[in-house]
Amino acid sequence: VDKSRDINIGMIGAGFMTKLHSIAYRNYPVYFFPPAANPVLHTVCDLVSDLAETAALRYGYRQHATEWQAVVDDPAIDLIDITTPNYAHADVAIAAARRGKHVYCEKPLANTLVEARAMLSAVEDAGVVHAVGYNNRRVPAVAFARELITRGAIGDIYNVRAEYLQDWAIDPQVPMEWRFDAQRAGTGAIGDIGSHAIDLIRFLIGEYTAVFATHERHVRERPVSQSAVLGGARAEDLTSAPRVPVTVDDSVEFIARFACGATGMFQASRFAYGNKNTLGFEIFGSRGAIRFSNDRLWELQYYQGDDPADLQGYRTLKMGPNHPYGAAFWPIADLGLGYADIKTIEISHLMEAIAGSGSVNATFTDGVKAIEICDAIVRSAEIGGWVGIG
Ligand code: SOE
Repeated sequence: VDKSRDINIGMIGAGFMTKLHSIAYRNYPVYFFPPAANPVLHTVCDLVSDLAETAALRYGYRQHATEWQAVVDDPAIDLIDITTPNYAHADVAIAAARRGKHVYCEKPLANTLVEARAMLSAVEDAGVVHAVGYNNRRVPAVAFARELITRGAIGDIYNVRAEYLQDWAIDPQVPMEWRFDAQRAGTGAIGDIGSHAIDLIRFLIGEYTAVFATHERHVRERPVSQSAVLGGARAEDLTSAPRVPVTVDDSVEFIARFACGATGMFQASRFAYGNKNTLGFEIFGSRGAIRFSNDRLWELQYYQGDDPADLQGYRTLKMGPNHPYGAAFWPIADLGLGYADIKTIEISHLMEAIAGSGSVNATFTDGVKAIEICDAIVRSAEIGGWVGIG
């Protein structure tokens, strides 16, 4: 192992995303061998000292901290990884860039477009590597869908349909947490899950030119809990707990136009019973179509328009060593991939970018673009009309 390729990570945040990133850093050199660089779990930081300490023990960080500024200032740190709630992204990312650190930030990039643009300027001025966590681009089936589109396999794109559906917020007793608070999250379903679908389709077919949206808040207040965690509360009776207003959207629908001439329709909701975490799309072109759902993460459906009439139908392609990233995983197709595997692929791009041998999955420019589109969606829903983009 070449120690000169060590990348010391300062992880800001110690919640559920920290677990995901940490597993991915640990697995990266196992799958992508030899690694372009060696991620070293150096310091994990959280305002809540117990969380930071537990994360250090559990994931294997050398040390833990409670003050993010000290981690950003630490000369030993090469890369700042931001997994905090959205409102804290901008301050940490800008300070990190000014200290010459590479920055990897979870999505959505920031709470507002102003913040997101300031983050982009800071990393560009500093000349550091910057990445935003739109990991779903690197699902092998999605990356292969992009290859098929680029090759012209489905021809000119006519229409697209995409969705990101969850159901964890339906129960009005699900307690208040940062994801329901505009001050801390920016938006609700739009930025948290809708932006994944938005980014994915931009990755696949290019720029949006306009959107027309509607959004809704289905549960207007929620109980306060001392132990709120994503998706619920830990064994707590909240029937008589005080309630506070929800200030974000719970669901959104929109239609869109694209620079390539295509049109599209989208839905994102945390209130879609039966859908625990479903991200999917279907793209119709002049020569064929492709369809994907992360319910079957390692499959891509491909329809070839010129198949003989009696053989027409979607065929199911099982991703494996002959598809993007497949060779890093298993020797035969269809052995399956998981949530952390996709993050591991994203981190392989980050390490290659830092080593100078590749590029990141998605840059802060992509993060800004996603927020421009989310902003246009919110404005469109408010005015009840089309809003142009770009
Ligand atoms: C919560 O809705 C969440 O964790 C999102 O924030 C993630 O981006 C998504 O991957 C899973 O669900």
